[in-house]
Amino acid sequence: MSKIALITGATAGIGEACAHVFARERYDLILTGRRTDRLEKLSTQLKKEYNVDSKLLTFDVRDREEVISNLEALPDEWKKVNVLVNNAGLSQGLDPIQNGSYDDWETMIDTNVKGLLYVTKVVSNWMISNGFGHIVNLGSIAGKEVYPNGNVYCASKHAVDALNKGMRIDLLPYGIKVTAVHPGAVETEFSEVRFKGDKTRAKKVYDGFEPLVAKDIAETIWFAVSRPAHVNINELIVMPTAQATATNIFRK
Ligand code: NDP
Ligand code: 8X3
Repeated sequence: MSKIALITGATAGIGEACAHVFARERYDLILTGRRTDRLEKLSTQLKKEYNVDSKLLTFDVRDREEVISNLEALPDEWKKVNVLVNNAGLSQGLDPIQNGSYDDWETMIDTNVKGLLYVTKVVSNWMISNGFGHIVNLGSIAGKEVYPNGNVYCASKHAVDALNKGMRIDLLPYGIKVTAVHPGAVETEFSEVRFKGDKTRAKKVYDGFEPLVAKDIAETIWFAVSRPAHVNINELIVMPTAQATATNIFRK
């Protein structure tokens, strides 16, 4: 069997781009997300283009029981996961703390922090049994800096940064690699999700400069994963050339 990559949030953006890059590199794929129709379309496309096999798992990463039961139901040969890309995540709203929505806060913390933990616990145990594995966590510049109104999203990504460092230490004795990739602005569905379908507001985020595209981050992840066995990239911050920090963007 080929090597296997498990990518969470493969229905859009960075996760979908990772699926293409890993398929190109002849990995079989476990693709997850909530939108089954998109997973099915992607799997058909990847089979046609690269002749790779995919297992599709539809679950909400916030639902602990769903995460565990879907992952554990995989056939044993699909549990030989070489690479886990913990990518599923989102932002909801952009409000000062005093006006924040409880629901938005819970959605971000449950998805970005708890969802990532649920998937990691199951898959890291497989990796320990298998004696190999590499976990790649999608952090953010929001996990390195805090910007106005970013409060809870930034907190959730700071948590990912801490978890990445913690995993690296805890999984060290097992030879499992752990990497965080922290992107700046990437034009995906991210801003549309943050602004709850307001496409005009979402578009404005990327006005006047060239943001990253999902493939830029997928290729960075592939770079980290394809290093020699004795090399671990602990973390990488990847920004558009026109963006120096979370808030310093040079717009024309
Ligand atoms: P997209 O909105 O394009 O994709 C997000 C993916 O996450 C989708 O596949 C979505 O699948 C999945 N997802 C979201 N919530 C859940 C859930 N509850 N259960 C399962 N899957 C879920 O965004 P990006 O590709 O940009 O984001 C990917 C990651 O990169 C996120 O962690 C984000 O925080 C991070 N990031 C993004 C940046 C950007 O500027 N775009 C910059 C820095 C980091 P579905 O809706 O089908 O469930
Ligand atoms: C996404 C990038 O700057 O909106 O993590 O936080 S930002």
